[in-house]
Amino acid sequence: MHLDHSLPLPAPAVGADAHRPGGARRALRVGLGGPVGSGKTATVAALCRVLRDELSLAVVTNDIYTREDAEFLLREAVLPPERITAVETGACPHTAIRDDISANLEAVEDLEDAVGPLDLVLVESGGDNLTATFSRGLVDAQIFVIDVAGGDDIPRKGGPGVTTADLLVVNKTDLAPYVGSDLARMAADAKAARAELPVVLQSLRSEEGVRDVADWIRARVAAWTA
Ligand SMILES: Nc1nc2c(ncn2[C@@H]2O[C@H](COP(=O)(O)OP(=O)(O)OP(=O)(O)O)[C@@H](O)[C@H]2O)c(=O)[nH]1
Ligand SMILES: [Mg+2]
Repeated sequence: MHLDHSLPLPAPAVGADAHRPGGARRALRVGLGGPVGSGKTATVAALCRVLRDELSLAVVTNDIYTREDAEFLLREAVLPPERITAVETGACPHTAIRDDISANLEAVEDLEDAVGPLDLVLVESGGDNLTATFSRGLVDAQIFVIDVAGGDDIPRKGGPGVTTADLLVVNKTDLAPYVGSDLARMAADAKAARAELPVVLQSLRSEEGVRDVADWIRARVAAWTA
């Protein structure tokens, strides 16, 4: 809805680990982070439905004590079960995506071994606070998902997720009238906090759904595989 497609995409970070042992290119890894309940799993599910026929993809979910999010994706059958893996973080979710990324890296690599070659792996963080970001050693790009029900001052409050994520998603725009959130203000504050970086406002209850985020992912995958 509010994605400016004319923005140049930042060059993907093709590091020394961009290839798998044996020389094949590994999948583009995209992390989804953001506060509890903002719509990360719902966005992952919608992306899988839209992209699964055109890309080879897999998902890693992170929960603190359960496999709840992976079980939701399995129940919804958004991908074949062998393409969905759960990591139980057992501590603050940000630790597993930023400080000790070994369990997540192993999960991604196991998926590439089992069902690869893959074009794309989505890594969903456990719900956390506004400071949570992914290590660049784990993902090549990150999406930060907030929602309008969390308060329309969140974009203004900033934090590294809001200000530095490669894509900021303001989800649940359908709820704005009910919670008194000012969407125009959220969009303006987000733009001010992020300079050139893109922002999408979406409702997964609308017909457009996850369309803009899917377009952004397609462009990233195209740049990665070019
Ligand atoms: N109205 C509305 N509800 C939504 C939207 N997106 C997600 N939800 C609902 O919001 C609730 C939380 O969504 P999840 O996708 O589980 O959120 P999450 O960020 O993965 O949550 P955690 O993993 O627990 O941090 C669910 O009941 C979703 O159905 C939306 O665009 N509009
Ligand atoms: Mg979730």
